[in-house]
Amino acid sequence: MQRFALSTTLLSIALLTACNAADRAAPASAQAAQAAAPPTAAETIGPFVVTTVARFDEPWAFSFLPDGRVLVSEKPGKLKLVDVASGKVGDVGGVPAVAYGGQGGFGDVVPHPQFADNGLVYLSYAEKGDGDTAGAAVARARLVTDDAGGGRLENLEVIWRQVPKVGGRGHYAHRVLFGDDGKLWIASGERQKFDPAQDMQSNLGKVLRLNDDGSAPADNPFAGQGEVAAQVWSLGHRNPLGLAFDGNGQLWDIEMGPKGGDELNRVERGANYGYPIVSNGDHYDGRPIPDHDTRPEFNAPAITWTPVISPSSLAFYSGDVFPDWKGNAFAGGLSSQSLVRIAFEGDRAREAERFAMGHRIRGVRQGPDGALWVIEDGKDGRLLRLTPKG
Ligand SMILES: [Ca+2]
Repeated sequence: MQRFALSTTLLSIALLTACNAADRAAPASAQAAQAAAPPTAAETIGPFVVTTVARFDEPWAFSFLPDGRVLVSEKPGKLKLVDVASGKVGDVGGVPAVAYGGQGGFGDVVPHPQFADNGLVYLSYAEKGDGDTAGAAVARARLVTDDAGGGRLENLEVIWRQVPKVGGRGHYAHRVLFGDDGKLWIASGERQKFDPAQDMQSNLGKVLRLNDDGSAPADNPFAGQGEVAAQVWSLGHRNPLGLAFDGNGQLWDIEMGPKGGDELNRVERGANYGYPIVSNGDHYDGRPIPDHDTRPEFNAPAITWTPVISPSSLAFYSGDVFPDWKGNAFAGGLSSQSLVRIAFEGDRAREAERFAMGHRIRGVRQGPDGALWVIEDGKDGRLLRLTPKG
């Protein structure tokens, strides 16, 4: 066991179907429970000292609260609150029922920018519809914590839904992000239905910009073109699982391509990213999809990956713990079981480095401590704190 020593204050943190291949689901062996390890266990991977903070049942997302605690969603439908110093995990009750299965279940969880004052958290999840249909929903609720290390959600209110609800259990995406101006951004997947990504009567396959109550801002690019279109910031997306602002306030998304063609996109107001008309990947059944360079009217990705990395998440880094990586982005990789470092020069982006993590990486964030934090996919998925080795 390697000692973890970055700062004294932190020493206490000891510390499917063919289409469904797009989820690039974990093999059963990877889903098997890993051997239990004490919360103090630290290992090294590549340039990182890796500290296990806590373990979860199919974690999907995590977010830091202003007091340093971490909210973690578990895909089967539970919400957890983590004290990172002790590794103690509390339960948060009052969560909505989720349509668990395939890629669906509990999704993202983020605090409102004024959480310290209003206690609001925003949750995304797959919601059951009529018959066999489902769709992503975003709700907000007040988080009331208790003395036992957990808490409950009160006054839960659904503020947004995918329309229409459709069959199948893939490509919800449902990544949620707040901008510095308090606007709420949602990356909405095309639910493996292809054409809705180009249909302005649907909010599938879009990046959406909303007010924090779910209403559409009057200055959105398609305002006045109908209730659904008014939500849309950009279209032609497939399964955009990562959404993040860089240090200049530019929005980026990272999304799974079909068979090949994962994409990092610079997300621009009113732009069309071309799916399913163009993709540098092709359909899983072998049918070709014309590449981006055949249709210059659609925005092309800043990076395209074939073979794929299966991006789950995206975060920009601005901390001091890894000073050489300021301004870089990090993508979690599912099938690639990796953390991908992305460097930028102006509007251009490139994969700078790829770290083999040995597990499917479901989420990545910069912590308030400046460390990189990642969460693994699957049964017994770990929340990990990454700090420099040596
Ligand atoms: Ca293609």
